[in-house]
Amino acid sequence: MTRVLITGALGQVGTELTLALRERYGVSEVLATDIRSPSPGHPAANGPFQLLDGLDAAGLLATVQAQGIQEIYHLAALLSAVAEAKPALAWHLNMQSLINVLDAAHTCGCRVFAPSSIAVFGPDTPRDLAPQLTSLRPTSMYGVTKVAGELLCDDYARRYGVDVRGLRYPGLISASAPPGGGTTDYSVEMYHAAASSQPYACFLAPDTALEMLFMPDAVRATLELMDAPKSALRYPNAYNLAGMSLTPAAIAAAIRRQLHAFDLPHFEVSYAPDPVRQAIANGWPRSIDDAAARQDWSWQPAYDLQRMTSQMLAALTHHTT
Ligand code: AKB
Repeated sequence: MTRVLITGALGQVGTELTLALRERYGVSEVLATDIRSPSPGHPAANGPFQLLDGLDAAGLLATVQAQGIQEIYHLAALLSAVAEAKPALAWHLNMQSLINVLDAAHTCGCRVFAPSSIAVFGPDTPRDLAPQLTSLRPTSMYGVTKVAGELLCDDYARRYGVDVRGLRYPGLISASAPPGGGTTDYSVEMYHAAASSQPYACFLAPDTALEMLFMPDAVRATLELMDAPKSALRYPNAYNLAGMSLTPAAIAAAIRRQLHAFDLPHFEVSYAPDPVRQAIANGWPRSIDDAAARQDWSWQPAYDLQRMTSQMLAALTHHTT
């Protein structure tokens, strides 16, 4: 049995990863934590839950020791748009909580999953098929914390032998939990608006292409990376991960093609680019080359835009597929 602790368990990734890890290891083996309590019915509430702030190093270490934790999934972080508005807080929260997790892992011999992001790339990274090894000069504070985080994880692996792994998540799309304060959130908002027959004003321009991934693929990628033999991993904490390169206009068109199947009348989208989030998106690649992940641990996405759209609309309109 593996004893697992998740930080940020109420967030977009945490919600679904809590479910997946409890299915795999057993409900009682997975301790979900966050800085607020789950509402009744939230997956984190259906098993062990503890209020825990990743900035509380002593509390984190005491919990890891008392619970005999062997793996930590560190998902608590401020995302790109919020980090741009609160750069000092983003640096403090994203970096100090990671240091606390790595220190606890070093002390207690835990394995760690610490996600990175496509935000590590910047304007001088190739915009199409951004390579695994390339310039990492981001122009957002969130990206700065993700590059620094990758390097910090490298350092703990080299210095102390901590087995820490991570993926450069693209924009993640899911029906069960909303993202909080990211640049790619428009995609999830668009599905919610369509499913409730509301018009949607998109905060990115219609032709802004970014790499996206459906959450079931992202969760599977996370588990597959953690399962992979260490010796196979050339970039343990920083694998590029791709699903589909999408624009707001392409998602809107895919939704419109499936409206009839879900008895939805029409879907109206207007575009009102927000300068901060548009600038962040303009600094990120249009698409990502994930050949290293495919070679090293056989990564393969399962969802395309059509299949994801049908599952999103089914979940949000409570249709059965
Ligand atoms: C964001 O938009 O900030 C995140 C990310 C790409 O890491 N979804």
